[in-house]
Amino acid sequence: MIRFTAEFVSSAFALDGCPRWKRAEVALAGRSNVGKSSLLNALAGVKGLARTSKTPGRTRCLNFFAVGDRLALCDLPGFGYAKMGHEDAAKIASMMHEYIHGRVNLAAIAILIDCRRGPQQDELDLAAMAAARDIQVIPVATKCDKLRPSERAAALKRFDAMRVRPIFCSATSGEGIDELRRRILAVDRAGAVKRAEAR
Ligand SMILES: Nc1nc2c(ncn2[C@@H]2O[C@H](COP(=O)(O)OP(=O)(O)OP(=O)(O)O)[C@@H](O)[C@H]2O)c(=O)[nH]1
Ligand SMILES: [Mg+2]
Repeated sequence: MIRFTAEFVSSAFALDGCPRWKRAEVALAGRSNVGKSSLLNALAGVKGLARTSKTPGRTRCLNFFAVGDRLALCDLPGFGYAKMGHEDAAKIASMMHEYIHGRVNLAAIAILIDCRRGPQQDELDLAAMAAARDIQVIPVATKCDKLRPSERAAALKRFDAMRVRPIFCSATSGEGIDELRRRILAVDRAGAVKRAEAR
């Protein structure tokens, strides 16, 4: 097992509330209820570190977790929750936009997509937005414990439009968690540092 420690640091509702540090950040992004907070807990090996819920729309702000000495994870609120009020949804969308466009520490985005669904326009737009800012995209196919072995090949095919092969993960069975840890720990700070210096 790969050593991976994560500790909650703080929450923010806007860019100016984000931690002032030199850590490179890896954001966990995706639709509401896709399993972002559960995956963070699985990565850290700590139940209840990030709050999870059966009800979509649980995470409403940016939650920062320090990982080792150089990195951090940011658990983002989910998008696309139909029942969320218009005002709340607009607030969250603008906060996410601000973070993805303006946060110099942001080095990579793990885009979480339910393996049974595959990427839709929202996720493809997010990947394009990240790529335009030179932010690494790590596609993650979540809840893969829900797939029968015979359904794997079709599930993988659904991710073709992402161009990068997704990591199949399950917070429940632990599949893919070590591989994702490895990918996160390999995220280079260089890009984020360069952007910070260019400001
Ligand atoms: N079977 C299965 N269920 C999962 C897995 N990961 C998460 N879930 C369930 O999916 C639901 C949503 O999980 P969360 O981790 O709260 O999802 P989220 O993306 O953080 O949701 P928001 O914060 O609302 O955007 C919960 O009921 C979890 O128990 C998984 O790997 N397998
Ligand atoms: Mg959450």
